[in-house]
Amino acid sequence: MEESRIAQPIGTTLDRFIKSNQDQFAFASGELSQLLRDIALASKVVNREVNKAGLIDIMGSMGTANMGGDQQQKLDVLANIRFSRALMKGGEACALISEESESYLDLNNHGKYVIAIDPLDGSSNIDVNVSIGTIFSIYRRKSAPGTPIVQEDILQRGDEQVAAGYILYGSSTMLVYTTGHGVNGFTYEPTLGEYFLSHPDMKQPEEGKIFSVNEGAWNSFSQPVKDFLTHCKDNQYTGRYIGSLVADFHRNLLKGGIYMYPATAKDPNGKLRLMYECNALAFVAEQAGGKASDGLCRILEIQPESLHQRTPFYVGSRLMVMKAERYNQ
Ligand code: P6P
Repeated sequence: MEESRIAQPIGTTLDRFIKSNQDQFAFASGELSQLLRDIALASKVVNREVNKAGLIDIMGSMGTANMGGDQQQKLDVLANIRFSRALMKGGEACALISEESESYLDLNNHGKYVIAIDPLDGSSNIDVNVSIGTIFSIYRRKSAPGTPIVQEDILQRGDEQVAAGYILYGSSTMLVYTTGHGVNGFTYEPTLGEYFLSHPDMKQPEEGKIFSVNEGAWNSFSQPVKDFLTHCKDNQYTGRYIGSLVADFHRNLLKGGIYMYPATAKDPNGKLRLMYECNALAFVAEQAGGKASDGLCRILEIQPESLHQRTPFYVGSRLMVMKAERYNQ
């Protein structure tokens, strides 16, 4: 029996893929590898903890709240520790902006990169075993390595990102990222402890028939939002809302669709955070041929004024986001 039928090709690991595409990363070779390796390592530890959350006492709430007043789940705090420690050890990041920390964290002052992260988005779903995710953005610092961190390092527009992506802790665990040269997806093989390239050159269908929104807030939506959603229903679109941004985003990336978290009476600027949720997914969406907007303007062109600022968020298939914008105009 020829070899190929005995030994299936093992596939391309994340590490090998990064190294073979290093020339696409605009800055010093090896730095992106180290940063993505740090993030991937932390995600493997978080994945292990998420997968056995029900078995060891890390479920439930800490009884504390994060910056946005969201109840912190034990895994939120644990994930934040894992990612900040991995990035500190890796040495490439000088600062970390996190949903779980009021101000940015100083990491390695000689690091050239600033990371913005939601360590565990959708964490209220942990106790009910629904998919959750990590969202990350990578920026190049503006100030010189070794000098104090300045505001210009921290409050950068989304179009300044040099890389971004997410990890989805779902029926399988996936890491999806871009460095501005398209989007690639890797599936985690826990028995080998490796991510393997499973979704090369991901493209978002430019049209879709899935809308993802919490219709429980219908009464507080603006009339244009209601009119757009009515358009979706009149055209027999499918409503799919997991209540976990990364899971909804990932499904719509693969199948086509729009995720919306518009302004509501409760959240007049929307609920989602620009710096560590929307910018990263907007970068991935655009790199896959999709679109990301606050309902009127491109997410990646919003100049952040504060670390934890919120923005209305419409992301997904290009033609669907454009249509939603037309209703809002
Ligand atoms: P709502 C989870 O808390 C999250 O940040 C996203 O993952 C999710 O899409 C959204 O909020 C759900 O919010 O108000 O619909 O429960």
